Amino acid sequence: MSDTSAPNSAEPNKKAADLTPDTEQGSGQEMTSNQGLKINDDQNSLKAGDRGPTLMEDFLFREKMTHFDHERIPERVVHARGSAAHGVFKLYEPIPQLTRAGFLNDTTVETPVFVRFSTVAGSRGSTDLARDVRGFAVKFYTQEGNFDLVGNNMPVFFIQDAIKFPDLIHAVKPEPHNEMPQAASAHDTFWDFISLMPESTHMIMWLMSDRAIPRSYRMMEGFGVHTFRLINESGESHFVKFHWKPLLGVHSVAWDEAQKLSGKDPDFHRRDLWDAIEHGAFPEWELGIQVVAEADEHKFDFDLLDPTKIIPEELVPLRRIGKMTLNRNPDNFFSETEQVAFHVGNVVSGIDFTNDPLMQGRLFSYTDTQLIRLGGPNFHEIPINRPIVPVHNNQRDGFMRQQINKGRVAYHPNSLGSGCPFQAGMADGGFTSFAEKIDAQKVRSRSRSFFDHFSQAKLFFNSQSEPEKQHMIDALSFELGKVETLAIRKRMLGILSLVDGTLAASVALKLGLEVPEPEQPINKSIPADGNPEDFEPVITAPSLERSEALSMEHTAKDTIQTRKIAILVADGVDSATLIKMQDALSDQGAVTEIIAPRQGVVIAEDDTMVPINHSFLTAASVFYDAVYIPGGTNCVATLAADSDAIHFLNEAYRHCKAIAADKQAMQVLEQTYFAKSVTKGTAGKNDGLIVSDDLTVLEDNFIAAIKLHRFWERETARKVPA
Ligand code: HDE
Repeated sequence: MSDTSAPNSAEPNKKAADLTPDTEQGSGQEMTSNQGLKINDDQNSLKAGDRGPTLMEDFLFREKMTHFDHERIPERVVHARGSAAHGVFKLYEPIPQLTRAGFLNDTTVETPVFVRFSTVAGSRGSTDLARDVRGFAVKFYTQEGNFDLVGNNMPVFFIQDAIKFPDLIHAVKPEPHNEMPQAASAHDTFWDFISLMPESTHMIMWLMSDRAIPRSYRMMEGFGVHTFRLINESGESHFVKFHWKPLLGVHSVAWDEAQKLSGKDPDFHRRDLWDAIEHGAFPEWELGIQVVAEADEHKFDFDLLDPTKIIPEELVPLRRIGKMTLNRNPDNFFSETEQVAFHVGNVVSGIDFTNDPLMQGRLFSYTDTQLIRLGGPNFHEIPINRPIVPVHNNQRDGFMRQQINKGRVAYHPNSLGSGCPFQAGMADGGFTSFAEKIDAQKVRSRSRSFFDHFSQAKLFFNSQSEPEKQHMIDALSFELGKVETLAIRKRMLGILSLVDGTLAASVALKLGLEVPEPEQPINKSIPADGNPEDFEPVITAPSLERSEALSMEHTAKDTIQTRKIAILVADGVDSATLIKMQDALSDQGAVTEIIAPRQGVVIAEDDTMVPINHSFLTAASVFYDAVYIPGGTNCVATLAADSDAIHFLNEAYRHCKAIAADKQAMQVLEQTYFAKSVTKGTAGKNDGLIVSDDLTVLEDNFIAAIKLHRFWERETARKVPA
């Protein structure tokens, strides 16, 4: 029998990256060359005399420098900027009637996962807070091989056919003549393309919404986007959409905040994910499925194969079938987060594809891109990419081959290797493709059922709360305001008018333009001999006016777990109230940090020492979800006179965060721009400004306010410069 088992024939449930343990740093080992030779001097190169030239003979210098010179690999062409974590997936209830996939049928198994979050447009070193789609790619290391759910935090996509992907990405990336702007869609080439591609309108609504500036990777939804198939033991197929629902709710930051964070901490999301896991606050998502019977394929007013459409949860409810918990940070960014290779085509038996033309194109692109990025066909042998089950096949050789295949047989069928490795029957988990009936002409064309580009864009806009709508208007005004070519701005306004008249008019007002009639034909993306009329959007009436699930307004607001609260102090702080508030917040799982005019410690009113986490120089209000100011006569007098403290509060107010203060600290609030909005001694949790001398009232109302996340209605006044 030809023995082709993986070098690491893995134990079930062992995490992939554990399979090639590295030597622990700091455990007394001696330095060696890559050949294992012990190194005596790593400080000096070999020279002809101690003031002479370096000698060619210095193999140790050359080995070290050559390796260094080759340290970089190409960054991902999209999704270059990412952060990842290990975890587990546990099933709530088996679903044998839908799928034969083992990991969706056994509630006793913990399936290891590796999840990489990312932005799309920026380079590897770009800011986490760019207005952008976020990647949400999950690799399940199942007992039946790897299943990759390579999704995004938005449920639809810009284009309907993969052949347009290079155009889309060329348009959004920095412009080729001057490589600007980095990690931003607010430039001419992006909006030029979008304004000519009406099919992207629904996705643009998502991109211009607060979903594009998440508070945390831990507070984002994830979507498989395409309609997949689930196949059961009898070979029956159901259509399925995959969703990830974060247990912390879905939350965003303000756009002004995102821009400031990009400067103050471009690693904000990366740090947030890392810190949460380090502190044991493991992020969790439930896996939801929307299932449509094969017979119901055509019962919707959109095409299930069209990736610019969602299935509203009101039409097909979401069934939560399991939970994913991220519980371990990677040991090495490059080896794991950078080298992980996801592929839509990594499925297990019981999960299959549909003919969504975007998905079909992705099935080609992912392996192709790994070949160049990871340098050859053996990237599946990199520890993070290895399945936890052994690999047996007749694939051989290639750059960087790790596996040492024994024996002389590398072909099938064979008799010299006793016929091994055998093909597996269906009953033994052998993968068989769903036998979909196809009777068609070979054509380059698109189904007319894909041509309604506006109904769901409208549905999304209508489903937003008033503040969310305003944010979209602001975002579009910002993005189009950065576009230099007037014709592009106007063309976009024409497109927006087909979504919503008020939306278009509000953006037009900010741009100092009139809303024009949409250009005809709207869709310029037509083949050379195509009839423009065949490519015009069809507008059907959406079956729903609004969908609650589309607005973040209706997200979970019942926890302050992992929220970061700033406590502003100075010498003379009343440490008793400070400690009580800290305890009350920590009891609810929030994280508090003490910020003062200087680092080190402050001396409290009772002469105790209070350790400081940050000074106003190293912290900023944009790092926090809420602010608290305890009492203490000298403390509040110092803070009231400290312009950094006042700026901190002004900014927190502008970004609509909960602010609580001991009644004594009114003296500080009086110096702020929002002083007039603060009602002395009221514990108003409705506006997120809480002042009281009753600590219990203060704690309760502050916690209730933080749960609500943001008080967007403050924005309408727009009084606060910060
Ligand atoms: Fe991707 N995409 N994509 N994409 N995608 C890549 O693969 C591509 C699309 C997504 O953290 C690349 O390894 C095409 C939709 C994520 O490593 C590349 C099309 C969705 C990630 C590629 C799409 C995604 C990628 C670049 C249009 C959501 C990052 C590097 C047909 C469902 C995974 C790489 C990670 C990465 C191609 C559209 C999600 C070039 C051709 C739709 C999360 O292969």
